[in-house]
Amino acid sequence: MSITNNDETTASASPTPGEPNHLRRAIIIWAVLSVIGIAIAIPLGSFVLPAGASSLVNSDDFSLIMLTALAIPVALFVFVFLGYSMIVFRVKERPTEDAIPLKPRPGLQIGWMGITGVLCLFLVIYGLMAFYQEAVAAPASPVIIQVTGQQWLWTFHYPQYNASSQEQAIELPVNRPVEFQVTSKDVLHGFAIRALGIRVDANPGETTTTPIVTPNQVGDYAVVCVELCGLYHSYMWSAVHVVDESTFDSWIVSQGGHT
Ligand SMILES: [Cu+2]
Repeated sequence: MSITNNDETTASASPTPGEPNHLRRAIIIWAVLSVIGIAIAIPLGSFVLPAGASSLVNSDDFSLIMLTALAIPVALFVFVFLGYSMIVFRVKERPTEDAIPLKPRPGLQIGWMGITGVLCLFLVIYGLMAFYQEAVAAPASPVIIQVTGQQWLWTFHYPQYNASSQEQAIELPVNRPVEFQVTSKDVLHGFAIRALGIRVDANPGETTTTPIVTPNQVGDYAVVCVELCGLYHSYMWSAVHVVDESTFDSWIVSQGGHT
């Protein structure tokens, strides 16, 4: 590769007449696909997500759908430019020349860092606001449930009633606030009740408290472990029954507790 050759390539970097404006084309494709993607993701998200049953789960679902909608243009930006370059600037034979050398473009770099910076800042503020709202709206005197994860099951203790669940299931009174205090006996587990919008790490030697949540629909739900914790991780599943007050009271008594 001679120097002259390189110089020629550099000279041809400025757009030649008749050459389509590739940047504008790629941006149009990206914008159109982004709009289509977001238009599909929003209704699909609310259709796919299972029905929730608590005061927290709606804001959870909203965050999930919003973050998906935000991620679509970001991901498409990468894929569209990659795909466009691979198709339009394809060289069939083995290239005999170097590509056009990249020149620093401060405007592009500052713009890119600015946009991603603003996106990250937005996510931080959004998350903090959600935390704040949960903390402010938290009702007083919840039912406390001490949750212990171990390989590979969950156990549940109700200290206010002096009862421990004998069947490794959680019974919850409907429309009463509840707080989970979660720990682990061995390795990291993840305590999650999707229907209630609850998800927290179960750390060995440490107790983590979930936000106070109020189940608002009688029904059967599930606790799953959401942290890969060993061979039988996927069997680490327990039932959650949201029941009316009197059923809850008699269940507590049947588990050796007092109301
Ligand atoms: Cu686990």
